[in-house]
Amino acid sequence: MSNVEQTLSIIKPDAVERNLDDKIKSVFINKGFKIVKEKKIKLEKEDAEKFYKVHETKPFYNDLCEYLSSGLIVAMVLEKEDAVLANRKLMGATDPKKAEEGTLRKQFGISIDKNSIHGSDSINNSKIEIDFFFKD
Ligand code: IDP
Ligand code: MG
Repeated sequence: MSNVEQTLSIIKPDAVERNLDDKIKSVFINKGFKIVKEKKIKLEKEDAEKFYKVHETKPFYNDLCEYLSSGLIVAMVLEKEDAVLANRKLMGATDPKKAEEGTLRKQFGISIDKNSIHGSDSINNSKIEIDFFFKD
């Protein structure tokens, strides 16, 4: 049975700064994702804090929110069969040093904090995260 899903992807400031957004978008398209919605925006720190609220007790939370709101990002809704898992696989491990060959983070990530890309980790969170950027 088919299981077409939508997931949220964010091209993070380190990648937008290096003009990698078109290159990353073409990777998604070549892997069979449809970019259903997209916008290039800069978040306020308060927005980043809301987006990453699940991490608020982590020692890296403040830096993470500073970072996500430090420059332009591209938020996208990606659609594909089993999109959530397919996107997580294409992104690779959180730490680019540990990411497998052929993954986006291996290819473009600089460090664990500047890892170029975000992707929803579950179908439930994908809905929450898509609403965060695209509700209305
Ligand atoms: P994910 O992005 O692979 O889902 P999460 O654990 O949800 O990873 O963490 C969110 C983001 O927080 C990561 O993408 C990364 O940029 C940052 N992060 C995660 N763990 C660390 C850490 O140990 N030090 C610094 N930043 C971290
Ligand atoms: Mg996560």
